[in-house]
Amino acid sequence: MSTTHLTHRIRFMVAAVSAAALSLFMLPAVSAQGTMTQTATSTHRDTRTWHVQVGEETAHQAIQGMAFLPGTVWINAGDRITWTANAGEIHTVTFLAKGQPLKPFDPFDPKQLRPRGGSHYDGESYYNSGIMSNAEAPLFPAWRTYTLTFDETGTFTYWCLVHGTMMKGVVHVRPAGTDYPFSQEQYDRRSARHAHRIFADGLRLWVATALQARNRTSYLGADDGVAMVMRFIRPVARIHVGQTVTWRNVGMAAPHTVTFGPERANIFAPYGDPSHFSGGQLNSGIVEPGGSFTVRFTKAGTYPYICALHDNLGMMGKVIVTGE
Ligand SMILES: [Cu+2]
Repeated sequence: MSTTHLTHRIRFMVAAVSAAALSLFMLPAVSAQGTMTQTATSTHRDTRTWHVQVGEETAHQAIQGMAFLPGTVWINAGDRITWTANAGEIHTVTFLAKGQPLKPFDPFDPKQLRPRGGSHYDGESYYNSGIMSNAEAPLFPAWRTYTLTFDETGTFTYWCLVHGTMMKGVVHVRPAGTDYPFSQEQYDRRSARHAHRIFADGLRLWVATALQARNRTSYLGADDGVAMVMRFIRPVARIHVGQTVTWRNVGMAAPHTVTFGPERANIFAPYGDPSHFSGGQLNSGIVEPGGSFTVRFTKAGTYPYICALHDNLGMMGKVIVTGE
């Protein structure tokens, strides 16, 4: 989201694009290793602290997973869960109040963006982690961890407000002293396997989408609702003055933008004229799944662009325009 250091951006973009090309041919690395080496559980007055990862990502953050891992945990009354941001993509851990509907993410609502509720879950009120991310410069101020103690027994569902129904977790809280069905180590082993499946799905999506991309038709990443490719697929277009480039979002869940020039404060709304672009500031606004954005270039030059939601994950491209 930083608006300065354009040359740094361009250099980074070149690195990101070649990294993206490379990673097409490599098995993605698991970035979940951090949790694997964590102590499985820690005891404290006969209660335990359990660990859940929020999101997952490959090296260079190109493929992101929309999943809490483990997605379901069985704990006992008095235990705590610590959720840890495990990805650059933003997520939340949110328990809705009784009867409260899950609504589309509102990037201007402080109740969604910031922590709410105490540290002991009461089983019926609104509790929110605030935005969580492990990235250096995410779109919003972000938290690394979130911890709740569960005193009430019952089955409780929570959501990521950013990814809505696509990203859900469940906590089963049973009476104190109940035998645990799984250890933290068992959860972690399953989570690592699950993360690898998500990355493999992302890689397949990336390749399938790349085969459809053309010089003047780029894709705003790709996602299947769980695996998300955070790259422009065909990120470099070479065209002549007067020609157009179209970006399509064929994903299921992830929104993106196509943004040229220094970003304005509100990147969620479109600005600039895409029918006659010759440099400066131009923004598609949010391009939802199913949407597209077309720009006609009226002057020769090189035009770097970013996805303003995901540039910190390396989502950037450029259009090279030469004379007629
Ligand atoms: Cu994006």
